[in-house]
Amino acid sequence: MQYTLGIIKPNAVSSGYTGKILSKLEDSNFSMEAIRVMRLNSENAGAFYAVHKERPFFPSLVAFMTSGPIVPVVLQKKDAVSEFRRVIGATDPNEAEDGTIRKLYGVSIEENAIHGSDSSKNARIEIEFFFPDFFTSI
Ligand code: FUP
Repeated sequence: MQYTLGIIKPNAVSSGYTGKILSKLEDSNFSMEAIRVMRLNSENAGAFYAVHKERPFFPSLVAFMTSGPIVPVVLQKKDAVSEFRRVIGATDPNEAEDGTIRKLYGVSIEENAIHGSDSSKNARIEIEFFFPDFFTSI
């Protein structure tokens, strides 16, 4: 079993898709291990996306991610990282496969509805970012 970190992004939360997205994840046999509804401030959003800080889209991405509530969620499944990336689809919703969460609920490469960790190592870092006690409580 492996853990991954998903974040339902502000466009999907404000459009009322949180329940549908969580339902789709449960239908895909992910088990929900931790979840919260929260807002990021600019400092935290910038820290989360620090790897992109020199990219031209960084200021806009930080503004978007702080624009409303988000829903970080820890999910567990065999091969959770790659399975979750498959269920959410390509970064750009226009390139995402039919039926994927980004295809269904994303509106642009920035407002792409959901984040998913890209490796097991980053999943651990990202889980601890949002759920600092997670690995000491399991
Ligand atoms: P992903 O791993 O699929 O979330 O995609 P990336 O790590 O490549 O991108 C991180 C975030 O930056 C994505 F949520 C979307 C955003 N982004 C933009 O807003 N504009 C771009 O041109 C590329 C990425």
